[in-house]
Amino acid sequence: MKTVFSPLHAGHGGQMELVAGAIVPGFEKPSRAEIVRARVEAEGLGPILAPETHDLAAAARVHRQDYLDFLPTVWPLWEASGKSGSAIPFTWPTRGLRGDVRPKTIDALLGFYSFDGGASFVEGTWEAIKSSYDVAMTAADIVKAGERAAFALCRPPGHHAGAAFMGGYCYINNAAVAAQWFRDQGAARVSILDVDYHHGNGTQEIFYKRGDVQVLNLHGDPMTEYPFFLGHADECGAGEGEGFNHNYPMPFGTDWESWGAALDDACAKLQAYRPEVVVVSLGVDTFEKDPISRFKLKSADYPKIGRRIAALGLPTLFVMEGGYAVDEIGINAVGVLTGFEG
Ligand code: Q9C
Ligand code: ZN
Repeated sequence: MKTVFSPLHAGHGGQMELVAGAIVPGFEKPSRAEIVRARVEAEGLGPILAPETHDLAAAARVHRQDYLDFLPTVWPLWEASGKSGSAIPFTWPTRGLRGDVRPKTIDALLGFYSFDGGASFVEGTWEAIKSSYDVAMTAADIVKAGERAAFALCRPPGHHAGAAFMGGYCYINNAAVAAQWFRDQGAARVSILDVDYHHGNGTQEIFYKRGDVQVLNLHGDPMTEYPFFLGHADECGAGEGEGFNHNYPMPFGTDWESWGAALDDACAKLQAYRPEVVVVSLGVDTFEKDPISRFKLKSADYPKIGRRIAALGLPTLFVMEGGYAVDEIGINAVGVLTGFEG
């Protein structure tokens, strides 16, 4: 399988985040992508290609234009206001405040276009976001051209980003963009299978009222796990989308036995939907040693995920999402892909 990768992700480095009351170096760091890339090479998964530049038209099919226009302006506005370090949001228009009036200063805009402080900017962040999008689009092109599968080694990740908000290390929702692009290229139905430890709230929001993109999400129960405010089992879609969103919230400590059973159930629902393409939001933060997560999957479990997805027999685009145990992120992510290849 071909991998698409861009070194421009590395400009998004040195960003800080708030953890347990302290501002610390972010978990979502450049070494993540470099280690996965090195493992792709070591395993001989296939060629590693540079992305083709794509304009943002495909992104605008799932994101609001004003949000897309805002992203490249963040760092210039931050610097122009005399600040340095990481541009991190700190105020949000929650209940009782006005979320409908677009404010004018950078601190206010950061809050207006986010749901948490987990998506920060440094100087190279926009270029990294754009390269991640180009990586996803180039890998989607490869699947569209007839290959059985492709791996978009995206960084930063995307599944927490909604139509008009960033958060949880995510800015452009690469998986959602690709799914919509497959629809626009003529696929009647597309499924998104999100196996990242965290609920893909952005993906769910984008497709919630639609029946042409099925969304299946396996994740930590939002009653106790980030992103907390979406991802419950009773969120089944609305209107035309009713019955096409499936959430599998699971408790801390979930291991392969129950996680694999949830995957089987999700795959059965996926198969019944008869999609023409599958987009996998591939997070490996379900790993037992992940520093910010609480599931118990082992390295030996990741090839089983790939085998189960391969058994669907459908064209498949893998899009990299989370995974923060950097020592094993390559083994685990590429384990899914080699399992898929059989
Ligand atoms: N102290 C993805 O896996 N922060 N995003 C959790 C850390 C947010 C994860 C709290 C985690 C976001 C793509
Ligand atoms: Zn995650």
